[in-house]
Amino acid sequence: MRVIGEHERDALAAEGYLGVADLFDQDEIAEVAGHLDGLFDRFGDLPPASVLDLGASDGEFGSQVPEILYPSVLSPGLRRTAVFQRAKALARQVLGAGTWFRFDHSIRKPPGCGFETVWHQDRVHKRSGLPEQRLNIWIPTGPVTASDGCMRYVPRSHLNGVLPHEPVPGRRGALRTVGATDADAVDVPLPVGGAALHLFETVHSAHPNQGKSTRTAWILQFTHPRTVLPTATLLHRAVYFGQTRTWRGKAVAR
Ligand SMILES: O=C(O)CCC(=O)C(=O)O
Repeated sequence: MRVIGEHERDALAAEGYLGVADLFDQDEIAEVAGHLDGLFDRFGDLPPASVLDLGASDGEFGSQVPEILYPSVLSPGLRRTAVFQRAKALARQVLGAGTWFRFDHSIRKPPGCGFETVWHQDRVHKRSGLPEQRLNIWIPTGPVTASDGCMRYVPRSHLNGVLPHEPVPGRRGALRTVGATDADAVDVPLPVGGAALHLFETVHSAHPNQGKSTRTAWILQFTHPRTVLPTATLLHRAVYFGQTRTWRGKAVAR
């Protein structure tokens, strides 16, 4: 099983992000893509709490940038894939023993999608209120470059704590890091089988998709409570199960 080396782990800790080109093989990614395609094909029928349109600019629901929340709850086979198992092992390697799976989502940018994912820190969207470290593993189902929606990062931005964010006019629910600019960014293009890793405070964004293929990413978030108190871990789990309770009732078997 591919794990990351010590120098890669050091680079992630120092820079706040890491692109790894060869974590998974093509068959493993194809299995994930099958699950996600199945869900996106039924996007309009999924429970309303499980879907968002990141491109939406008003109260109308559309599908310019469709996002599925907790796809692994809706398509439980995703949790049994080699990709999930390897990602979990990787997260434990980075964050340490006691790390557990917190959240997954999938974001699709159709060809010609002009929406960038705005600059932000994931910690700004944190709901539990508990001290913790998180690792985000962003896994595209096809090759990605700057012209078709790869991730980009502001190096070392995780070292400055939680930065001010502002709402984005016309982008429902989006919060943008004040002052982050494209000039500070490093693109992380990836081949199939690659993944982009980042920490909870790292300022990041993703390009629009100006290419001809659909860009789909499965995004896994793992958490490690900073406190060793078992109650904190249990509270995290309770929050997770509370948030997904109604969705699990509507799970689609696959
Ligand atoms: O896939 C994207 O467009 C953005 C993903 C992202 O912001 C994240 O994984 O935190």
